[in-house]
Amino acid sequence: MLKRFFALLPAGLIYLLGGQALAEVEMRSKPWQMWLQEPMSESAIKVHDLNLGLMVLETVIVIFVLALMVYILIRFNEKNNPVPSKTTHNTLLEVVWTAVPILILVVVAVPSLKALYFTDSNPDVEMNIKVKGNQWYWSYAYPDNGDIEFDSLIIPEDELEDGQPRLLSVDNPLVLPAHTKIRFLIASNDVIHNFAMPSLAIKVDATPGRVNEVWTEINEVGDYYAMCSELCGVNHGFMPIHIKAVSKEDFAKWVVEAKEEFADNSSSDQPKTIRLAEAENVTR
Ligand SMILES: [Cu+2]
Repeated sequence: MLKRFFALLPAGLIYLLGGQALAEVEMRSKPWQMWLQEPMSESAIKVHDLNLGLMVLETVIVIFVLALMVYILIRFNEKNNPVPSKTTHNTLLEVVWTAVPILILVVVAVPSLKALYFTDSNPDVEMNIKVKGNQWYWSYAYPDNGDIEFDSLIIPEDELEDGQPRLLSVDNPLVLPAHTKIRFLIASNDVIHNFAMPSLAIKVDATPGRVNEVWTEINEVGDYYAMCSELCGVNHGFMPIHIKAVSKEDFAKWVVEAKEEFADNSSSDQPKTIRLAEAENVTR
């Protein structure tokens, strides 16, 4: 929570001083980033809290074990302990060092399973998105919004415009309404891909012949970037995912435009010439 407060502080100050609307968030991995990306959905916040709790627990365990090791090194080395004891068993100690780790695992399992079930599925979703992985681009469909369907391909480096992050920008981003419970139905046309978005704590395999499900509710309007996270072939590194989260009103407007723009788009089941194949960073 504190980390989040400080992360949003600059935007908050701008808001207070200038009276302007909060800047839109841009979520992606940054150079020299050391920690996870800011959580931007309820699921992501739960995953982050769990991660933080486990880090604290692990740190305590590591320090405890290290202290024991140091104590043994000093107290029982040849100089300090020339005549070693011949003790081999200690029932109480053995019971304790078996039972305590089991207890720790049981305690950890409770919040872990809670977070897992929370992220898995939600009966109250408001809309569905079909995500399909292809070698090497993504196809998105909006079955609840007049069957909008389109492909989303990477923008080659020499065609990037100002502000478009390299290797993360696509021609048609996945436009989604913020503050809406959205179910993703994820599958693949060819090999296993992985639909991932760290700031929303999403990472789900896109598997041919089966539909995987995950849901999210994006907390803030902005741009969310990630990439396919399953090694899926030579252009695996060139199939980014760009979610553009907009307000509900803007989403309704976008749906009207998109229906026209993608009206004759029936191509997503057919193989597609990939623009990137012509780019120089692909060798074959
Ligand atoms: Cu892939």
